[in-house]
Amino acid sequence: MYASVKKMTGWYLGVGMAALFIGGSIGPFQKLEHVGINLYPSLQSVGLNNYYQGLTIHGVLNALVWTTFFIVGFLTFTTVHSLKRELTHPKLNWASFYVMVIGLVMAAVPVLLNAATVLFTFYPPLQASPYYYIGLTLVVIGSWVGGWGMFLTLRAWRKENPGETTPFIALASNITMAMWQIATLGIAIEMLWLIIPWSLGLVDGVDPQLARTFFWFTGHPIVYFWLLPAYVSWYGMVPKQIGGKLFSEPLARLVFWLFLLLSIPVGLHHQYVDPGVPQGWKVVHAVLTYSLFIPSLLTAFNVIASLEIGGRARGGTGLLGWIRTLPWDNPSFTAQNLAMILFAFGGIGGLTNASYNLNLVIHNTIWIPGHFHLTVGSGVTLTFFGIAYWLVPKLANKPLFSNKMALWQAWTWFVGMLLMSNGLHILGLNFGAPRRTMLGIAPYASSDWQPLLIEAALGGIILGVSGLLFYINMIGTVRSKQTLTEAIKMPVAEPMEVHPTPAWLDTWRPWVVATLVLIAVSYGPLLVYLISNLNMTSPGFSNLWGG
Ligand code: HAS
Ligand code: CU
Repeated sequence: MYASVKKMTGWYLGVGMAALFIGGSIGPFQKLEHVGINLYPSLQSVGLNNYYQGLTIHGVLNALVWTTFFIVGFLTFTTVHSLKRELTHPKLNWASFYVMVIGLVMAAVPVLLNAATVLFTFYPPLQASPYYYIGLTLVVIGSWVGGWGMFLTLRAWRKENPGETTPFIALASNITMAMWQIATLGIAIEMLWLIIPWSLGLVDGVDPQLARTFFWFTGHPIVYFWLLPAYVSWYGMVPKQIGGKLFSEPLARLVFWLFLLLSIPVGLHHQYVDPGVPQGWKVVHAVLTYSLFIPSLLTAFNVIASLEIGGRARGGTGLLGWIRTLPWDNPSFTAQNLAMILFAFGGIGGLTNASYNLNLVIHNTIWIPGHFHLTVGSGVTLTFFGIAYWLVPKLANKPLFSNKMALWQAWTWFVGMLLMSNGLHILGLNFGAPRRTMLGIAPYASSDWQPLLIEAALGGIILGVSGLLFYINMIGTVRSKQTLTEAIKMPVAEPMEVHPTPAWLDTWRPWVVATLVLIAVSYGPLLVYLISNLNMTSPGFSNLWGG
């Protein structure tokens, strides 16, 4: 069924996974460098020149490429399977894929040549080859086009089914893509107005403060663009996979609308220490960031309640006895549940980050990579692995190569990430160890750091092994000679109680208008201030790393 989207999703996932394979393999080298084992000189034969080039590849391929390709592919798939209708314009969605691939290649070449060693946040005045920026911009534009293909399909469905409530999975997937379209306006302006002309040499200088502000306009909501597809699965699919029901579907819809509303106007929580941003606006964004906890805590409540319904339906009793009866032999569930647990710790750390004054303690320390490996590196990536454990067999029409290996993969990721993130968090909080630094040669590195660095390195190596198990399983599945005896269907959770969905939870206009108004209020005056004090004065700095 839905042959066009099947092939397309396969391609998106394949490119995303290939990116993660390369980006992920560099992780263990970083951790080894921190304990003084510098393998980069011996990696020059494969084109890896130094730690910072490796870190750029790691960040760009993992955080930007793996996520975006997986998400656009997955959400195209979920839109079609949830609406139970083909894409209205499959060519448009294919165009999205090709534009993204062209952009990826354009950005990857300079990165691999050490001509774009500017890390995944590409803050000016560090300057990369223009191809890097143009390539990344094309990836974003491609993802927009993919979103348009989904919106047109949803619109057609609504016309064909007047008066019907949009199925939850399709609604949630499209809200995620709509949020992304608005969120990426910041990076689009940063690239087209400030960075690309400057990297092409058309203008001499750039305004780093304004560029950072546009970057974080997109850079915060991007984390929810990564997270929300995982939430689509936690709400919309996991309850079905465990034989339970979704505790409250209206609440789940409300959560997605709240993320549309609140994801964007909070970017300044990445800029608390920026001298050029007036303090009052930082406080406004801090308060709005706290309000973002509401949809996440609603999610924790709703998802755990759904897990409990499933566990009890399987015969679990007692206060916590239902946890044991969950299907721990199902790798798709296990990976996602372990992802949720890791994500809860990442979320708690997020509260620390968001607290204006506490942020000063951990900002730019290695605590931050501790935080985002629990969120995007676990909550998101381990969930995507869990999804791949049913979706790739479905797309390939072949059984999963090894159930047992997949279970090992999920648990080793869990243990590796616990060790690594624990080490990183404590190093940042207690010792102020900096992030993005060759700690192995830092003269100020104290011997007190060593046990924690070793703990983190051990975690990193376990994660490397876990990653390999994932890839063996994926390749084994795709190359298997067996075919499925029974077709796999996308799991779709039923709500525990069927209530008619209130109209305001299935109406776009008020939510989109409110979102735009809140952005205008929280960013408008600040942008007017920064633009009226425009300082296009900084030249570019490049080749700092011996490129
Ligand atoms: Fe963050 C920095 C604040 C969430 C990713 N974040 C980053 C960076 C990344 C990132 C990549 O305020 C670094 C960027 C860079 O390179 O500089 N973050 C937050 C806050 C949240 C948050 C308030 N972050 C995320 C998510 C990410 C992500 C999600 C990726 C996917 N973050 C910050 C701040 C900074 C920051 C500052 C800047 C720091 C600095 O100074 O540079 C919140 O959204 C978190 C809310 C989440 C929760 C958890 C709810 C728990 C759930 C699971 C429940 C289920 C369970 C299962 C437990 C409150 C939903 C139970 C199972 C049973 C069997 C019972
Ligand atoms: Cu943020």
